[in-house]
Amino acid sequence: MRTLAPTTKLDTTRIRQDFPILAREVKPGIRVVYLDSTATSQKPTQVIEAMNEYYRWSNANIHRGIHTLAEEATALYESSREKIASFINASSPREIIFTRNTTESINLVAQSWGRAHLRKGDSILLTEMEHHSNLVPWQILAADKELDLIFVPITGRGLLDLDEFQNLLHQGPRLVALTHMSNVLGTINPIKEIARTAHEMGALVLVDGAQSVPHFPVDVQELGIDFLAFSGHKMCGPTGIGVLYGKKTLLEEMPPFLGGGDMIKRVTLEGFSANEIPHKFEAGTPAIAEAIGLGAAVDYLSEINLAAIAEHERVVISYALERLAEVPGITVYGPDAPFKGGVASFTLNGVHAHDVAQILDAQGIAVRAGHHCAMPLHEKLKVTATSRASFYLYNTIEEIDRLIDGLYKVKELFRV
Ligand code: 7TS
Repeated sequence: MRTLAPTTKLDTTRIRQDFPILAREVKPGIRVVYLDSTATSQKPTQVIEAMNEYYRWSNANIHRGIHTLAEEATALYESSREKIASFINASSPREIIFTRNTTESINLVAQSWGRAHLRKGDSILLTEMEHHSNLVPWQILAADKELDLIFVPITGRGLLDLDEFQNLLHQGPRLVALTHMSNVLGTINPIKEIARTAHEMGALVLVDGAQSVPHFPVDVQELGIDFLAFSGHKMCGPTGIGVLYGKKTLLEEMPPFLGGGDMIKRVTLEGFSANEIPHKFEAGTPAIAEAIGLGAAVDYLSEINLAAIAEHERVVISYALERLAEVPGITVYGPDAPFKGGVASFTLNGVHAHDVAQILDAQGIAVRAGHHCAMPLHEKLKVTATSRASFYLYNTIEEIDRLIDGLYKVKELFRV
């Protein structure tokens, strides 16, 4: 029986007007249905304009000049840092380091904290559902320093096996590094509980927030975590800008990651003394316009309200899961609500994931196909590739209906 379409409280008609690209026809007469926000979100006019405005009106290098433009640019850049600090409830803007993306934020911790603090035989606890970004930096470090990487397994439902997590904690890992929300399964992990028990066993906790910070309220003090990494481009901001949050006490004693301008207090031919945080970790001219764009994205999301966005996505994913289940031959991976965010990865019997994506694209529907930078997870699921539809504040119930109609078209073409 056809599911009754639910309604959501977000005014998507108004929100969609903020995103010029959503009006685009990607095929003649066919408006795009963008279901790939997990890879990168679309950008509202407010963000595009904030960056334009900076380049048109205030462009200058920061922290260096005493002229009006340099002061304005510095104030805009630093005010973005303040907005981000309050967005995730950091105790100070000094705990916010601008990086290029989640990947760089995690590499920063691995190379700075990891090199300074880990010794041969130490272990790091990761999980089987990590994106390569929270896997490969630790593999590089582990190879160099002879560390052990251990992994929390996932259950058949796609949740972390928390009993096994407790057991593995007894091996005394120095760091627990895990994703807040899986980009494949949509699983939302119980970070607060994990952080509490990890701390009891003396481990620090790094959270990959690439898929959480854009989609629901994340409060670093409430979660009690040590590091949080996320990317601007997945939260309505531009590419080229990401964030590492770190507790002040940890960042203060960590050595610099990259050397160069701005990260120093004093340099002689023989050596240097490092600048205060956050500047110690921001070597060279940063992505100024992008940081300002991210500040505008934070304003935009805050005004709409993160809790309302999360509720909207919950309605959309619940409807999507119900409707996907109607399609014969489909397997959807990962848990159901309330453990799942707005991501549905699936396979369709008899059709390769890339063919699914290609035929959907012919109908204007943008989904991603492949291993989504989580090869070990796909190995665990015993599939080489999945097709993935992912949702954000601008997606509608009608777009889910278009996806389902599109999947029936795929089945028709492949006679499955
Ligand atoms: N961690 C998670 C959980 C992610 O989903 C991603 C990107 C990253 C880290 C890396 O983010 P970056 O901005 O540094 O590249 N995930 C995806 C995805 O699922 N499809 O494309 C990128």
